[in-house]
Amino acid sequence: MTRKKIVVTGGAGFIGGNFVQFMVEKYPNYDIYNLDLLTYAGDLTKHKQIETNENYHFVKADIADRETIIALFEKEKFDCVVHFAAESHVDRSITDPGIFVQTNVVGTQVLLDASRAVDVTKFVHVSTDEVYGELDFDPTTFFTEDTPLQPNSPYSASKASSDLLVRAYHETYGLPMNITRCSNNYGPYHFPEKLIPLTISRVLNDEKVPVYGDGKNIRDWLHVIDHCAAIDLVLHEGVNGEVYNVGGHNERTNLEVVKTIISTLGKSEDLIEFVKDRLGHDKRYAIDPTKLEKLGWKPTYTFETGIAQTIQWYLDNKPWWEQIISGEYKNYFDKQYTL
Ligand code: NAD
Ligand code: TDX
Repeated sequence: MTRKKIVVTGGAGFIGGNFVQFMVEKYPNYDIYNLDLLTYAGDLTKHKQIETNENYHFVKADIADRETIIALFEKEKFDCVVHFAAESHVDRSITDPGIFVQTNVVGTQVLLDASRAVDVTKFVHVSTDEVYGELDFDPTTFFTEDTPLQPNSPYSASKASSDLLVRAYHETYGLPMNITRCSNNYGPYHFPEKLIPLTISRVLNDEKVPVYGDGKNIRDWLHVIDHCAAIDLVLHEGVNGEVYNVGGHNERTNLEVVKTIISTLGKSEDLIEFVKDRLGHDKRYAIDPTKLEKLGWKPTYTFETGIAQTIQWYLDNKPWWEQIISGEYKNYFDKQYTL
């Protein structure tokens, strides 16, 4: 396989971090550049295993810092971009939308200009099923790549805006690109503000778990390693200009997810506390992944095997999440929840 320079934005975060490790190990002859600002959601301790690998490189920079990003691309002449860097938490977008526009929209536009300047051969934009809005509870309906974009939260509106810019740079300037839209990820290194790691960490500490509304909202869960394999496939085989949905048919209500974790850890359901609903809370997400399956992708985890592996990982890696929940995160949590 020919040597390639691939820049992965957001490679210190949850999915980008898993993807960087996956690529560094799978492709010793690719140079993988992790470009990350190290916001509250980014940390490099997760990369101890690979940080001395010759094909791993780290650059600290803000994707919205035009001068720095253009200069970096002109110096390194990257072949491909896999773009994960974003503000990613819906609740934070409800209290502070501005940074979501700055990072997710302006940051993406800067990366697109930098990519054009060096003629990258592929720009993979990692988006989300949330850009399609919400589904009702009819289990026969799914998001396809043709579902209209109807984002409901400031987060999903900023992601949809970035998707449209990527599309426009393809149509206008011929930038080679793919957009992927995946369902809710879970797995190792998931930041504890999100439902699954929040529940695992709080249940392990015998603390109350906040469930929004009646807990009946549905998410379609995808193990992060299956997502990494999907992006690898799209990067190498994706048809230029196409959008691919990524999901493994693992719909669960939030209450089912929380109860599964509680019972696996042998704790009491008394830990569940129903709290005020999220504003504009999308009812249901569910992905039809047929197009990606036709390209050759198949998930390896069911929700049962994936959640068991994930719970075990949190048991085995307490120092990683304990260091997060005892820091600045505490202030966020106390403002967000009154438990
Ligand atoms: P995350 O919040 O865990 O990580 C985001 C990373 O981006 C962090 O390392 C952070 O430091 C970095 N970052 C933030 N602002 C930056 C900036 N201005 N410049 C450079 N780096 C910056 O996010 P995640 O959950 O890993 O999500 C990754 C991507 O996947 C996002 O684009 C998100 O929209 C998308 N996505 C996530 C999910 C999910 O379930 N987590 C599902 C669908 C799509
Ligand atoms: O404390 C909580 N209690 C609760 O009931 C939290 C944090 C969440 N929830 C509910 C809200 C959602 O219905 O659980 C569900 C999952 O919530 P999150 O983990 O915040 O994920 P979600 O809002 O679905 O968005 C995630 O998937 C799509 C990612 O954070 C996004 O980045 C991705 O695009």
